[in-house]
Amino acid sequence: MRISVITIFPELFREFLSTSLIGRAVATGDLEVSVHNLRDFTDDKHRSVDDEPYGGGGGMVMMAPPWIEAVRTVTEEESSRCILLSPQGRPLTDAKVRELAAADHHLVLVCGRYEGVDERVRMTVVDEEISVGDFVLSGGEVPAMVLIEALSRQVPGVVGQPECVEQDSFRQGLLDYPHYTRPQIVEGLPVPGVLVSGDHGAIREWRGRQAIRSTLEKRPDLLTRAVLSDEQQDWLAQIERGESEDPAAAGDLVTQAEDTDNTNSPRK
Ligand code: 4G1
Repeated sequence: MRISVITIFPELFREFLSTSLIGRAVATGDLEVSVHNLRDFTDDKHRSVDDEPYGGGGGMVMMAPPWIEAVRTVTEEESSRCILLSPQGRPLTDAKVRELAAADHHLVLVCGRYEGVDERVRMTVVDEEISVGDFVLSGGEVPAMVLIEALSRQVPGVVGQPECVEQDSFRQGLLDYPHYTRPQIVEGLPVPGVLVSGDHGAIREWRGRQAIRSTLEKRPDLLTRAVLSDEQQDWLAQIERGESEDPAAAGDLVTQAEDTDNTNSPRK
């Protein structure tokens, strides 16, 4: 996957691109990201990228010519897609991330600052606008990193085990089940007994029910779009009827005293 970023703060990307999964993918060449300084595409001695808005009002607007020059220079060769990160964009979703990854275009990410970019940048070089959410930010750099991180997880080999990508709960349109690791008691709170039971069928079912329960409680809007199996639909109906057990009571607690040989250490 090939991504170019254009920004007035290229240094913001250095550590991001050299850390963890993304760092490794960049090192192996699975992910190719180049970061360009917009000021390199200016032609005045002050390397200006902003000016006062026509029509007045506060703030500054990013001038069109450096952007147009930068995007055209960076996209000279193969099929590319220029994305402006902007509050006016369509919301970023898992579906959009997978669509962009599958299209396999050279992606050019445009990061605005100040009050935004001159409208003629959109009109000439931007192919689409994407937003990461409805809140005020100071620039499009963090949204660009959000997009790069989400995209990089779709690149084969970036996430260790393919089943991790497949099992990512959004594949299913659901939230995750709760996670636990050692120690077995934290502030008097035990690990649900089923997770230390060794019964893999029961664990799978508990996790499946918890994912449905959590989604229903915290993000019921996701359930209207999720595609549920027959089993998951049954669990949802049971939870909605209040039939399923309280999560804290699920399974028997194996106390620390009984676990002196540590047989209830997390498995795998
Ligand atoms: C009006 C949020 C302005 C912001 C309404 C999500 C936000 C880029 C994003 C703003 C930005 C709302 C994003 C606002 C973003 C020019 C530079 C635009 C920063 C800028 C809800 C400031 N996803 N915001 N304006 O934040 O770039 O991608």
